[in-house]
Amino acid sequence: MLTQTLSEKTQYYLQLEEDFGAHNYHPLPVVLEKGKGVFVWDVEGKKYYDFLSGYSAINQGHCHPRIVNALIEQSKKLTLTSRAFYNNLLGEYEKFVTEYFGYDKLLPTNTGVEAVETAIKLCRRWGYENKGIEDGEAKIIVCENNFHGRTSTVISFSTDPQSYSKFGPYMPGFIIIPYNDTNALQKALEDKNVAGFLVEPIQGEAGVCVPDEGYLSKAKQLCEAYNILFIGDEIQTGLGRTGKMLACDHENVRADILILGKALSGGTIPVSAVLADDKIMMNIKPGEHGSTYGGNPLACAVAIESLKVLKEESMTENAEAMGVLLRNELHKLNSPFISTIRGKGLLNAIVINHANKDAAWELCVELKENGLLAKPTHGDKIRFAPPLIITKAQITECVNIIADSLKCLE
Ligand code: IF1
Repeated sequence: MLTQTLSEKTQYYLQLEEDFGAHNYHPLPVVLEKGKGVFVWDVEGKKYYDFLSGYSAINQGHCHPRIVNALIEQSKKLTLTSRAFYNNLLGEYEKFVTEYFGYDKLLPTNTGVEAVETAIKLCRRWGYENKGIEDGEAKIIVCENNFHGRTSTVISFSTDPQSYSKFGPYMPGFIIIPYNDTNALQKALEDKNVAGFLVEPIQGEAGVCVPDEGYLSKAKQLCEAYNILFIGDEIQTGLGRTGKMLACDHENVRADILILGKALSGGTIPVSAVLADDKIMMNIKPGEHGSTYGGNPLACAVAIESLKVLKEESMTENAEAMGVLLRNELHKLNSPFISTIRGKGLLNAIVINHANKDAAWELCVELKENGLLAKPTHGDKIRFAPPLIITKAQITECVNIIADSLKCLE
């Protein structure tokens, strides 16, 4: 299985990246050249179900015609002005998104981690301006096994040695507590210098760890009681992925600072955003924060369309229904090699139970052979997160592929 032969064409592309690209990834040996809806095709013309969806950036499906059209039309007109000038789309976009999610203001950014960095700065500034924390002393509480991106500040509070080792010195000012533990949160909140609590409503990178019911609402309650900001990183969990528009909606929690990314552009160009009310957002004044591409008109056009299709095509509702179906069908397989099936909506993972520590990787290679792309994480977990437009018949077919592929572990 591991000695499978790759075609010359595929090997050519693998070799190019091997020779000329930094070696900071370990991809499955498949070279993709086309995508449509829930499917992708490799350079041999072989078709696959995409069960990763660009780490949830492709909620709306590959190359959604309306999103691609918005991209093409806007790119013929105006793509970038910088924020030195106004453009005719940014305000419309800000109005659209703040109404969509119910916040006073939006701050536009590009990659997800840039939005996380922005949220950290906004939170600290609020701590100084509104909470009276002494300048330079603000702390932010984060959780063990978090994933919020790759900048030097954000890896400073990672607990994964792969992410942080030998990239120091590290940024101080973060308190790390266990996830899904409101007692630990309450204890940490007693520090008067705490300004915020940054959390993923479901931990993605950790292997789709769903906290206990009530965790988010209790955490939010505590944040309110101690007058600190609840910062929801919904970059991966947001925009329909978990069967609600936001994963925090499952517990009717409204984050004080909401961070969005990934599917905000339906997998076309990097678009992320930070949303908050005036009491938080208005602390940042002209010249104090920004970026060259943030709020560019191309991103605005694409993001508006990405959010519109999400709602108009009922993708969130479909994610909820298809998620239940997927988990039920996986349970029915009763496979001795699957020890856990977990997730919400279409953000799911299985944990592989096998004597061979490479079993999850080998299963993913077999899934690929059988026409389904998924990626192992942390050795024994495999994420199942197809685009939200997947149909019932397709889920059934995918579960059949998974059942067939599991035989390779016998
Ligand atoms: C990679 C995981 C997913 C995120 C949350 C911020 C960011 C991410 C909750 C940063 C990014 C990505 C990055 C990607 C792998 C991936 C990932 F496996 F690491 F956890 F999605 F599942 N907050 N997640 O999940 O966003 O700056 O990348 O736009 O290759 O590192 P970004």
